[in-house]
Amino acid sequence: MKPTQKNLTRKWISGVCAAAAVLIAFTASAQIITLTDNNSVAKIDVGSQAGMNYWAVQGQNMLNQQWFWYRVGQNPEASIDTISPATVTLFNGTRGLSTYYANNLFGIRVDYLLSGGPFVGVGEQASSDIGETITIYNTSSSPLEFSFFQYSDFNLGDPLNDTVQLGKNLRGLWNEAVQVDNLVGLTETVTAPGANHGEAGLYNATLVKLNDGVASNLSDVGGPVGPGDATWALQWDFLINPGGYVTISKDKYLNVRIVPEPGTVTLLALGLAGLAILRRRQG
Ligand SMILES: [Ca+2]
Ligand SMILES: [Ca+2]
Repeated sequence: MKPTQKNLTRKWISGVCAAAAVLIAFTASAQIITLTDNNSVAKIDVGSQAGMNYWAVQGQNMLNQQWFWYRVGQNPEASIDTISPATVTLFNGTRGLSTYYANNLFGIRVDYLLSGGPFVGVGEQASSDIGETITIYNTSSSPLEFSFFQYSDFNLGDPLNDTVQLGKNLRGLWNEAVQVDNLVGLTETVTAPGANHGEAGLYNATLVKLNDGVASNLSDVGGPVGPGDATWALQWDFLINPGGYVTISKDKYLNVRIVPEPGTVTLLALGLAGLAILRRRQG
């Protein structure tokens, strides 16, 4: 039978749809959203464990990785990007990002809002803030035993000289993390409600625990840990009613001493090296 024009059009449309589906699947694996405000830029790969992997104040990046993992009951932990592709909405111009991941049992919404401070001169202190609100919905008809993990790997200046310490609130729950590089500055994160478990560590002990395919709880080692490639994580354990939800609010703050741009330092070093060679020749 000769293909009719209608059939050809149908074929063409289904071909285009298939190509579009491949394209969507491809972009979902690495979907990078950039937030900007005043002195700050943050980049979030919403489709992989890389997660928030850049948070710069006046061009100085202070963050290697911040991302979220979850666990249902005593199943292994998994990162939230494995639940589904992210549904992405931007708000507040270039400052706000809302993401949603869902399967047939639960949904997780993570909202990010970047607030950069004013630009300052070299040697002065600059600040930046990211507020995050996480809402976990039980969309099933049964109670949901759900653990939520936040993992953070800040690198302040030299990544090998950072110290991290976790703190607890009056109810004995972990609600604060402070990471310090004495030369460059600090980052402080405060959360509500407080977390049931916390872990201050050195890269990559906690990350291995989250990706090793077995259920693991954080160690409740609050530190101080370091100096070294410091990381930290928090774990909330919830029992969420059918149709119910829980919310976690976080505020992350950076206070950074602005150093000359790497290009300037390199040029200065080259200039000094050139001077040394010149002296040797003259000597
Ligand atoms: Ca450092
Ligand atoms: Ca680190």
